Amino acid sequence: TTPPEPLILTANPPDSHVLVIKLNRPRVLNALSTALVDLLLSALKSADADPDIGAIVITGNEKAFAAGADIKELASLSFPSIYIQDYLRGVSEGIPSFKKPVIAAVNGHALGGGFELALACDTIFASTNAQFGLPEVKLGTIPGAGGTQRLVRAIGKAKAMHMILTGDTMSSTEALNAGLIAKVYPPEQLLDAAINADSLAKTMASYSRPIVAMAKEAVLQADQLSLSDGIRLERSLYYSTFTTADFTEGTTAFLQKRTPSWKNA
Ligand code: CO8
Repeated sequence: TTPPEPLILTANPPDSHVLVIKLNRPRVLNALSTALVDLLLSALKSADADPDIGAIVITGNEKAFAAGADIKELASLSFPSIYIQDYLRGVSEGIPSFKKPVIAAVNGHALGGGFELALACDTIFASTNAQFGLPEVKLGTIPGAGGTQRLVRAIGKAKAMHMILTGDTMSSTEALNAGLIAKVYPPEQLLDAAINADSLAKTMASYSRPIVAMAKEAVLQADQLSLSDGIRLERSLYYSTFTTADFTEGTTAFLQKRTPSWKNA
């Protein structure tokens, strides 16, 4: 008998300092079983601690990023078991807790928990065939991994409410116009672009790690804090950058008209 296919595949393209995590349950459109989510989170945790990695891309296949929670598994769960396990908490709260940029590269369906996974990432790149939606209402449930909160913040109440109450999907063109996603590429180019194109993952991974982490923290806190508290946090992180070797290196390199050599310190 052949061993079961791994639920996730990882790759680290040479010289990219980017870890690519591919969700790998193609027969069920990458439905997010608990086992897959646990593996995804442990891969993210290792990448976050790996000094060679500066950014992480999560992707699926051309048909699906992920078509949601595994409905077969979902149907077998009871309230006490999901409550005790903290089912889904790793998606909604775990992913934003990593220091390094985590990017979703979305081809095909990003539905339910699959869309919530993308929303928990730091930014989303998509292909022209991507479809985003929160169809939980059709199953007699509601989004449970951050969807109701993050979608409102991403595209505003009217569009988010419409999507959540109807289960309607949004195309990548609409998503780009709504500010939900940052970039769109043809399906066959998406992953390569997400890693290598100008100003995408490899670029993020090429900058000073602590500086990128501080920028990420400041942006993520915009959803949590009042404007005045957010501005105070930003200022304090900004002042903190002046204590780093990389602030000295970045400004000196600019003045000397050379490429900075980051110390990650
Ligand atoms: N779970 C389990 N199996 C799935 C799922 C899923 N979410 N989605 C698709 N599959 C399976 C199908 O059952 C089918 O299996 P089989 O070949 O054995 O019948 C196979 O994948 C291929 O799917 P289809 O034949 O349906 O493919 P189509 O191209 O005809 O349709 C669709 C594609 C429209 C995406 C359709 O598959 C669909 O509607 N899927 C369900 C989408 C959905 O409702 N998702 C929301 C799930 S609820 C949820 O996510 C709660 C949020 C909790 C957060 C979770 C974080 C971990």
